[in-house]
Amino acid sequence: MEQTFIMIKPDGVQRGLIGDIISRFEKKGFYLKGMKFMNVERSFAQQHYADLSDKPFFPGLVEYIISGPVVAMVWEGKDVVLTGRRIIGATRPWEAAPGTIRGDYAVEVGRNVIHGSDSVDNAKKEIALWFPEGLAEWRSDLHPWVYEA
Ligand code: D4T
Repeated sequence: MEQTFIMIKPDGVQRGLIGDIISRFEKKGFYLKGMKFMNVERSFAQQHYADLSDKPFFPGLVEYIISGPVVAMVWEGKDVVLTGRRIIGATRPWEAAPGTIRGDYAVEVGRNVIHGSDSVDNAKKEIALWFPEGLAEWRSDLHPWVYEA
């Protein structure tokens, strides 16, 4: 079972999309393993997006992420990294398929509502950064109704 880091960005929070977004991952059959509602420090946002620090949109991206509270989450499940990215949709919302979160709710790349880890390695790094305290241990009693094994 993989884990991925998912963050509802400040625009998703402001627009009242928290419940809908959580519901999509929950109903799919993934397990919520960690969640916190928090404001992000500037230096922490810079650390999270360190790989993009040379991009022209980096300063605006950091301002956006620190502009209001976010919902930081860890979701677990089979192939959750790739499947999570599919649920989220393409980075550029105009390329995101209808039915995806960005396809349904976003217009601009700089207001694309949600973040999801793009690889298993990056998921591990992001989970360690955002949840150094560790995660909840549990498995749904419905597990056999969602997973074959
Ligand atoms: P995140 O990391 O937010 O889930 O986005 P993606 O993984 O889908 O895309 P990314 O890392 O390439 O971009 C990170 C973040 O930067 C913003 N961005 C991106 C932007 O403002 N302008 C741009 O041209 C691009 C490519 C949006 C997401």
